[in-house]
Amino acid sequence: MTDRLYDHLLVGASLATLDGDDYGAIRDGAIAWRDGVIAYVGPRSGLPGDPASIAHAVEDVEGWITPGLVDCHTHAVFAGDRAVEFEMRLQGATYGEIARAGGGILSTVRAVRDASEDALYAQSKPRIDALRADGVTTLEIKSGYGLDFENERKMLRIARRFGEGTLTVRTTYLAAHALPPEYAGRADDYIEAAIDWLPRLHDEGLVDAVDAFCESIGFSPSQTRRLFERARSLGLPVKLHADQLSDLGGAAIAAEFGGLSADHVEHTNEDAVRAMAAAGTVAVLLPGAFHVLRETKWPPLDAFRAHGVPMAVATDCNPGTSPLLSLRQAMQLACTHFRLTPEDALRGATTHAARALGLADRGMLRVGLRADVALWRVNHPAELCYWLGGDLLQARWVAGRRT
Ligand code: DI6
Ligand code: FE
Repeated sequence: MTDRLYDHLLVGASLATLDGDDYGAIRDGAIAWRDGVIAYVGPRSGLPGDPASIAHAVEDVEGWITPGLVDCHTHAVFAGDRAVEFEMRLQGATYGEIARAGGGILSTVRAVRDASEDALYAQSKPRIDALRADGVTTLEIKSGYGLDFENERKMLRIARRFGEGTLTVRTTYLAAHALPPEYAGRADDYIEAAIDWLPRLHDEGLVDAVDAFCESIGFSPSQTRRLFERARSLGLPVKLHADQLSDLGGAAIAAEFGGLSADHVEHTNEDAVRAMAAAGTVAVLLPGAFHVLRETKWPPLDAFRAHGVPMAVATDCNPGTSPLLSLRQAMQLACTHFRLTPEDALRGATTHAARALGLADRGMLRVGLRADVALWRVNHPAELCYWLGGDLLQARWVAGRRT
């Protein structure tokens, strides 16, 4: 077989490259890759030859092609569910009250500790599959329901297992998520323990980033800083559950450590937004938690725009505040609740989300980037944010492999 320019070539669809204004749209486009890397993006008419002579495989497709979606904030590995808390909240109990009464995150901690590694994997798998089925090609998964060395390790090992096939998984160490009962009243001691576990888990190759829940029902700014100093000394990037329920200055701490992202950020003030802009810290919007907790306080969206802070959108998939199994649905919620444009929501779930994970090789359709590609059954890319539910994904390729 003679050598061809491309391994695979898609023609016939429109492209939302996100490289340029107006979705970076190219009608009657073509996209091709070689060795898993995009080698051509442009109009079909600009191809350097007859499709069959330049590519080993040519597919004539219809619809729109976007970058594969990137879910940059999830807690998708967990056991059990918290539907009963949902009922309690609908009857007036708050998330904080349930947490202080020993429910909330700690109820999931009990379920995770009780589950074997294989059982936890099996329970989590349908969620990972659902996220993939709606276009996700890169997924961040946090620990944070183990809260001791062995169980945090178990969660991170499972997260890694989900990344062994055709899905990129980035793991985040979130031992500073809640105070486990065996450390009741001793939060400083617990943070020291969590700091101690970090290099051991990092040595096993289980940690890509470090996160904490900086909140009155979580950990204080000074405890967060201590953990982040250890992360920095190990060369690990940080991200933070910041200012979700109150303004403890979390987003500013994330920025102070050059953080990849500050997440939730409903209560973030403008000074912190400036610090984020200067540090290049992405704001990760989590409209699923906002929706489920029936919050009313918006993140400072205008300030993020005014200061040029990129806004990512993620599912926050978790059993307490965001039992959300579709990133496209999160985009929909970002539009309806936060008035993002569909284009901004799509960039938030691709370009900006990749940046929130420190991944410079994806999140757009551009020559030289990884061929992470989603093909959708839509007539306009705004439809990705328009439908509530539905089955819009026709096909996905991860580093050029159809999955
Ligand atoms: N904020 C969240 O939205 C999740 N974690 C956090 O710190 C919720 C986790 C849970 O309730 O299980
Ligand atoms: Fe979260």
